[in-house]
Parts: sequence; structure tokens; C-alpha cells
Amino acid sequence: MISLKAMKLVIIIPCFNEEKTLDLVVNSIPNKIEGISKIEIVIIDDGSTDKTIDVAKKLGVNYIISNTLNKGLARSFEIGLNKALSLDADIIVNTDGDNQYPQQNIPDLIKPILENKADIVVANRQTNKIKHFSFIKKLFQFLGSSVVRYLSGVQIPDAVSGFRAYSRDAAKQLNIVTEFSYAIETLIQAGKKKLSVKSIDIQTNSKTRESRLFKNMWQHIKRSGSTIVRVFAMYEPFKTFFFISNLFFAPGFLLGLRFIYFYLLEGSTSGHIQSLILMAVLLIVGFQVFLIGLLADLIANNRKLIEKILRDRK
Ligand SMILES: Nc1nc2c(ncn2[C@@H]2O[C@H](COP(=O)(O)OP(=O)(O)O)[C@@H](O)[C@H]2O)c(=O)[nH]1
Ligand SMILES: [Mg+2]
Repeated sequence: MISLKAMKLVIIIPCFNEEKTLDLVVNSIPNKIEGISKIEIVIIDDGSTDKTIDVAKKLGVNYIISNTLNKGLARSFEIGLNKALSLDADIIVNTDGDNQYPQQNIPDLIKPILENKADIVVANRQTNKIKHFSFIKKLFQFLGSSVVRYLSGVQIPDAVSGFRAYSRDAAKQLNIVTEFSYAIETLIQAGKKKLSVKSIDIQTNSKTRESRLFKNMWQHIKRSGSTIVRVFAMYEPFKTFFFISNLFFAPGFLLGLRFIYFYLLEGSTSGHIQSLILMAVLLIVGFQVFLIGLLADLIANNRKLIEKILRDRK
């Protein structure tokens, strides 16, 4: 959308026990940005047990939403996004409460949206250059981002960076349904909904504390993997089930050919009971999974209609 009116920027900051760093974040947010007439800050306190709320009040941020209990980052992000939309934000920026991201880059982050060249802009942390990331962590960041790029069709280097800007229209189209990685989920949705996603390079601030989302690498990989598979299946149900169906159908089909070969060329019909039973089982299962894929595709069409209603309502 090319807007001729004054643009409003809302910055959302999900915070879970960030009393130590929140002031650094808020105080380094630029007061004035070219092309923006109003900047508002929304803190989503995710059931913090420290003094996060007091710090936020002292800093004089515009809105503080307090979750009555810890709901996790994905829910907190969604709450922030909806609040920003209800505040009539034209552009929404998400940054973290641990001051990992350089707030002075916010003008660069929103520029492609202001110029109508992108719907979503993701800051690339250039993880291969971050000194305090281990080799294994870098490797998995790279592999994870590659898988997300492949499945979403969105060509950006850093798929899990949380420092992002969203246009109002993009924010209205995103629906967070998984619990763990909204970063991956929103990218796959953006790709499937043909939103333009751009990336800009940034340098992260030096580390203020350990990542809490990243406590255990294996758990992280498992959860991210499950998010990727589920969101992909949600947007491409037929492709997903067709793939699974072929895992059964193809070997069944080959077994069938094998039998035909024996029957036609060698004239032997006996002694193939086991392989024929296996063939029948594989073909039946493959066909059933194919039918489930058709069904899932019909259900997905329904979801698309619901998403349209939600988009118009937001
Ligand atoms: N770890 C964690 N972070 C949360 C939660 N809710 C909101 N957040 C915020 O999410 C942001 C990212 O968390 P962080 O632990 O730094 O994860 P990172 O993405 O690995 O850097 C921070 O601003 C947190 O305060 C939660 O339940 N757990
Ligand atoms: Mg962090």
C-alpha cells in the first residue's frame, strides 16, 4: 500500500523477566524517524516475576500489556501484533527485551516498507560472524534457515531473527497457531501468502544474557522441526500427504511390476504370496493416505476462508 497520510509506527517488545536490559532497549529506540509521524511502544510482559513492569512504567512506554501467567513468546508476539493493529499502526516492529538487537537500525528496517518495496523486513544477524555462537549453533542456524527458505520460498538468510518490521497489511494476514517458533511460522505463511519479504544486515549488540529459548539445542531442533512440518502441512496439505502416500504407493507399485514381470516373462504365478500381500497392503495404505490428502486439502480451503474473514476484521 502506498500511503499518503502520516505513518504510525508501533514497536512491540515481548518481555519475560527483562528488568536488567529493558531500559537499554527503550532508551535506544530513535525518537524521530523520517517518514513516520508517530512512534508508540508496547511492552508485552509475559508474566514476569521480576521488576519488568516497574521498569516499563518508569520508562514511560505507551502501553503495557501484562499476561497473568507466562504464555510463551509466540502468544506474547501475537498479543503485541493485535494490540498494534488496534492502535492503527501502519508499520509494526518487533524487538526483544534483552537488547540483543540494535534499535538504531529501526529506520533501516522499516525503510523498504515505507518505500512499498516489502511487506516484511527481517534483520539478518549475520550469525556466521557472531563470535559467541558456537560452530554447532552456527551450523544449525544455517541448516534451519535453509530448510525454511526451501519450504517457504522466501529467500532470506536469517529465518529465526526476531527483529522484524511488518506492514499493517502483512500483520493482518499472519495467524500464529503454533506455540514455539512464531519466527518460522510467520515466514512460511508469508511465503505461501505471497508477501514480499526482504532482509537487511545488522550487527547484534554484545550478549547481555544467555538465550532462554535456546536452552537445549536438541529440544530446539525438535521443536523447530515440528513447527516447520506442521506449518508446511497446514499450507500445503496435498503436497505433504501426496509425499507420504508415495512412500507406500511407490514400493507397492514396484512389487506389482515385479509380479507382472514374473507372470508375463517367466509364466510363474505361484510362490509370490508374501510379496503380493505386501503389495496389496502398501497400495491400500498409499491410496488411503492419498484420500486423507484430498480431505486435508478441502479443510485447508475452509481455513483460507476463515483467514479472509479474520483479515477483514482485524
Ligand atoms: N525465553 C522466553 N522469552 C520470552 C517469553 N515470553 C516472552 N519472551 C521474550 O522473547 C524475547 C526472546 O527471548 P530470548 O530468550 O532472548 O531468545 P533468543 O531469541 O534466543 O534471543 C525476549 O525479549 C524475551 O523477554 C518466554 O516465555 N520465554
Ligand atoms: Mg535474545
